[in-house]
Amino acid sequence: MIQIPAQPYEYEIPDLRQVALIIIDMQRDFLEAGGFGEALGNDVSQLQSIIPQIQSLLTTFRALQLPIFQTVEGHKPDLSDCPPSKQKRGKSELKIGDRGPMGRILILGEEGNGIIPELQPLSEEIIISKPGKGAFYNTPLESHLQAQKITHLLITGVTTEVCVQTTMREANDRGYECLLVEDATASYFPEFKQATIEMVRAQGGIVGWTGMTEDLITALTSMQSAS
Ligand code: C5J
Repeated sequence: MIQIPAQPYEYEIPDLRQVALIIIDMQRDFLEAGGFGEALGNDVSQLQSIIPQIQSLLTTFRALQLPIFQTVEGHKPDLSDCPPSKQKRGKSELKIGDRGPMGRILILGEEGNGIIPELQPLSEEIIISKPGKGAFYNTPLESHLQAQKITHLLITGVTTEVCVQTTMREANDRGYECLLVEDATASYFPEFKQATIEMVRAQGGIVGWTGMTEDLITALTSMQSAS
């Protein structure tokens, strides 16, 4: 058992074999200049600032041979897995399925739907394609976690208040002990990121814990050396 500095109090990991790294939607369309996010008027540099922290976590998890799950938000080309309400939503010119700066928006396999080069998964790492905001809805994530007896999730990625928060709430309701990595998650709206961090850890950790990359890496590495 190791205790990691976190808020609202220490986060405990009983056994290294029970922890996984979850990286949400680090897709080119959300993060790169010239993508869908920027086309909607967002400042993508806000999101790019977390790449080094996620790279450090990836390096640590790979070195310790611990499970890593990356997600991408995307739909089948025929949009059969996209509710009409989601497809219609908003007043912007570009909608899901339309051709954008990097291919069809939020369509699996399109250039913009790919994970950014800095975080490319290795061939043995699992990518979960998700049609919703949460990584559990209509995906095989839970069966992978159950098969590996994982109970503790370190959650990173974008955007904090949308897909990251939805995933963390879904995981919390399913009984997972979740920690949101504060410096490895980002939003186009810094105030929404801060509000999410505070609401997650309010009321004694009603949704889970929040903590920092360096503390996690130190703890995981020391657990490995002690085992
Ligand atoms: C994510 C979104 N990944 N903002 N998607 O948060 O719709």
